[in-house]
Amino acid sequence: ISLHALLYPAESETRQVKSLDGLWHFRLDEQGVGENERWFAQPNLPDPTIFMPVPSSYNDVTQNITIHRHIGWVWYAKDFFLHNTAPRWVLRFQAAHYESRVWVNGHSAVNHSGGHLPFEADITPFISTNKDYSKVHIVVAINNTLTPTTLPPGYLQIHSPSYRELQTPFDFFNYAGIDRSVILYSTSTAYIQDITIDTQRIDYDAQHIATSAVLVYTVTIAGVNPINTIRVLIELLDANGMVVANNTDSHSSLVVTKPNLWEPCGMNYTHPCTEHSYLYTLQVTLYNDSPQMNILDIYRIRHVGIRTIRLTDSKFLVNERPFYFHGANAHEDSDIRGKGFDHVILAKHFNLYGWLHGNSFRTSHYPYADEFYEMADRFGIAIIDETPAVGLSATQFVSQATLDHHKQVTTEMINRDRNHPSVLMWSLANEPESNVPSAKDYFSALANFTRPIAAGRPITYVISAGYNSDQGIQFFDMICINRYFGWYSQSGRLDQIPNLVSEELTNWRHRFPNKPILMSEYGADTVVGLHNDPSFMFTEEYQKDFYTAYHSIFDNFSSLIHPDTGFFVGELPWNMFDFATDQSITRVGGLNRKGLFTRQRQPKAAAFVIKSRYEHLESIN
Ligand code: GCB
Repeated sequence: ISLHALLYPAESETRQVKSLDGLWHFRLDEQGVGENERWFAQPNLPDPTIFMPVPSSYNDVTQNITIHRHIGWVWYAKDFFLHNTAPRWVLRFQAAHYESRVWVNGHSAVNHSGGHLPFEADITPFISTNKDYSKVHIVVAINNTLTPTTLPPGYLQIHSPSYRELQTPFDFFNYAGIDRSVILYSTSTAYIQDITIDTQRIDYDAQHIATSAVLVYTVTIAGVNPINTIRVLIELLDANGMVVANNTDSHSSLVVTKPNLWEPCGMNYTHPCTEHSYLYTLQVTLYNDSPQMNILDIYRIRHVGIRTIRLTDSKFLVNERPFYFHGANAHEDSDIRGKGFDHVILAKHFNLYGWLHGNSFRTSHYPYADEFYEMADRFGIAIIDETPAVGLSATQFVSQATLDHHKQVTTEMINRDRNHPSVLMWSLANEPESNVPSAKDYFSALANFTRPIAAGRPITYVISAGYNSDQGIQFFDMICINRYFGWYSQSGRLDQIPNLVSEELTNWRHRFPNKPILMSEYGADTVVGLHNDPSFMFTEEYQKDFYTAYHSIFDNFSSLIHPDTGFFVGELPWNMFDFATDQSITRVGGLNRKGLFTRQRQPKAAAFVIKSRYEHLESIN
């Protein structure tokens, strides 16, 4: 398995970072002829082109329905000048959906499949080095067509030449384009390629105050030959910049006495709760092994948290203390931008989790932009990090190509996110058809593959199958279930919810007495401003009553409230925000309206119910 991108591009004394965000030239390639006609080799994309912002999904930026629902290739191009002040330049896409081909000055630089993880290319060979500067022309072709072997999967249904539809086993809109930032960064010839850091152990005194911690790390270096001509210095700095531990081996450990621990706390929404979500900086310096000890490269990870995770039969322990997830699922989705990354949406996301007293979210249903993880580290929000494997079915379970791709994307996600203390668990899939017999071998293989690379986190997948029919979760650490009693089943019958939830949790527990259980989705569509008393489906009253009906039962099984008998470790409503879907008879105005907040991030009545519940849970967590 190959990794398409390693460390997040960070500036330092030895590294420059240049943003290529802004307006790019853009056009559709409805006939799929661009590559044959060598558009990548021409000075400009052929007309007609328009300006398209990067980062953003392209679908909702224009007034053109053809662009909104386009299936197939689109092309982007940008020119810029690069001053050759560094020996090595890397072009990095934080994500582009789905299949990407990148040319730099007419040369093929990188191809990538998959919409939610970064990929990069060393472009030094394609830029002229005999001048002080280079003119660089980047062309990117992107295809959003999903197939049975992409993740997420999909298939193209061709009704007629002018009527094609992408069928998907998920409801969020298949936004596409250069959804995240494009970055150019430099390194020296010899450079730090990758760093991993994990807490191996924390020792406590009788009052459960941490007395010492052991962190294990690895540093991978590239671009040097032979390796013994360089040296490395690893330093751990506290929040005041003081060195608290150091080492000169590239694979070793650091011992920290009286460490400040990181723990998920749910941020106080005006201030990051640094006291609980304490972050250290790992500074790695690469030197020339010469009397001058010239510095070759410096890289800093500014979000190192010291914390451990351990599951018991019935509890999710962080730093050996029970943790209860109370947050909400989300999507990367907003008006106009679609899945496009935006700092405003990012900041609002965390301010709203703070307002709600939420302490966690799942990155349903794909890995989010890096910035979400760094904010979560700072503010003490726990993340369940999910792969884009949503809606796998029997067809996928018998496909070696799907399994291979699933392993690849899992590896890329873990490698990208493993250094974030906020990531507490890996979710490898959402709602697979896990009741078919072929799911057993598939998930057994996936769990065996992932466990050795899981970096101390439990692994799970999110289940829609029944407690007696699921074939795969036996190989995983925790049970995460999505249930819609009172919505998709027992529609309109809030009175049926308590018994059904109770039975459900009891039955799962009976089958798997050694795995804690979390409700990873439950929710009801709600049109903001629609009211009815008594509460009817789609009204704000119904959403409030729906949640309340579940909560009383959760408390009966909660590991927080019943430390000796409880096994239920968390609740994540579906969804934090209304989000875009395809147009259909079940999605009014093209939105899934199960948000506690509208798509514009304003609260519905149920948000206040959840807020007061979470204030209470926070006080006992
Ligand atoms: C689910 C899916 C989620 C959907 C949700 C719904 O079970 O996991 O992606 O959006 O149901 O509202 O239908």
